[in-house]
Amino acid sequence: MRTKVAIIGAGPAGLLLGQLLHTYGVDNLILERHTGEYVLDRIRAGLLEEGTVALLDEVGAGSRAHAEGLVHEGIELAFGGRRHRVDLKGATGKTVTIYGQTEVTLDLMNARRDAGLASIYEAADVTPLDFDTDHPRVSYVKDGATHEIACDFIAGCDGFHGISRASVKPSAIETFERIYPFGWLGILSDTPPVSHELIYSNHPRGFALCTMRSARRSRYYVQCPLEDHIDQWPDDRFWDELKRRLDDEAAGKLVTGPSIEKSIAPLRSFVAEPMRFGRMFLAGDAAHIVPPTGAKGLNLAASDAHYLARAFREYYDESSSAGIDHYSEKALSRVWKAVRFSWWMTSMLHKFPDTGTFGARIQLAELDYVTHSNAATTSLAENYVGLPY
Ligand code: RFL
Ligand code: PHB
Repeated sequence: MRTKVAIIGAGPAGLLLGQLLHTYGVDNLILERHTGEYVLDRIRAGLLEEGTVALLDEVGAGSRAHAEGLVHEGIELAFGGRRHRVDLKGATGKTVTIYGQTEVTLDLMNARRDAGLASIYEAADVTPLDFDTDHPRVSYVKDGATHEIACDFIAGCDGFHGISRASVKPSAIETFERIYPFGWLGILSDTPPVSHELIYSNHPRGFALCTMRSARRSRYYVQCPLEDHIDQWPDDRFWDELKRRLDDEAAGKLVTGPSIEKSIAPLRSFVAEPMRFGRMFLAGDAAHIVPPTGAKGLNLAASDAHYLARAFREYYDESSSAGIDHYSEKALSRVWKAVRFSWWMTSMLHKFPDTGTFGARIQLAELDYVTHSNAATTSLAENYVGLPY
């Protein structure tokens, strides 16, 4: 089998890259380790930048995000027992859209199926080969038989634990990492959201976030110790803890109900440099991870897919290597700014075990400043809605 671009991973990065390449007339094939149902079952991101929605539109997969997504013009920061609104639209002219990663993935999978493009799910032992030569290949095992795909390029869109980055020789890659000393316990419940905008809460008991998937489905998170197990968090304990971390008005209005999903995620900042190794390119979580406090992970996967698809288009349409030569530098410049913003939001909003009362007072001063200085509000808003491509 032969294709121009062999894409490893059918998460948002791989699926969006595949559709963009198809739109640009570049044939591609996706290899995914799991089933489509498994990929769709993972409850993850919920917030899309305007640029991400525009990319869905570009590939003809944006109509449901427009019809069903909730457009938000602001967020609320809660601290010191009160909530303070950040007017994103007023500060930047831009909005964000609440639309779950599950739905984005489903829309892209449907677009791919409708275009009749090849995806191989349940591909085992996927291995990128010879990417430091002009003739890269990818091998995989399906139904017990080994297959090989010859290609011009490999796109490693296989997430943080994927095989692509792991296939690079250690001397060719430099990594930067910060692991945070806490996790996020998240639940999904079919209850109306406590507020029509997101609430990010800094509280002496720890961080909490109120978000949503629709007018009838809520998503809530509380900061928890890394060692905790979900068995220690029956629904009642979760709701009780969440209420204690909200202001009185929100706590009083919170509608509780049974959880339909519950999970704990560790928080990490991670960047691998460069994002190109010969004829293999990394995109999305395969190259970088951010803590979810800035809602940037999925949006960075989308901007990487955009840069990479444009680079391949330039290569095939204009016989120019300039785009692929600059991909890593261009993508990393945007990535590092989102890594900085996500780290900053995380640092300002969480309870840290080692910074004590001094650190807590500094956080309150920063939150007060951010919500009362036009310059600081605009800086937060500009990063939150997404920096330009
Ligand atoms: P994914 O989604 O991990 O997809 C990678 C795919 O590759 C497959 N794969 C392989 N396939 C073949 N062979 C192999 N050897 C393979 N190894 C792996 C996997 O099965 C999978 O299907 O990476 P991608 O596409 O880069 O997308 C990244 C996003 O999923 C991620 O950044 C976001 O979910 C992060 N994130 C958020 N991002 C936002 O932009 N806004 C948010 O509001 C937001 N909230 C979140 C989040 C992540 C969270 N968790 C659980 C980490 C909230 C949470 C709680
Ligand atoms: C979500 O809706 O799951 C979500 C929203 C904003 C974040 C993180 C997660 O910062």
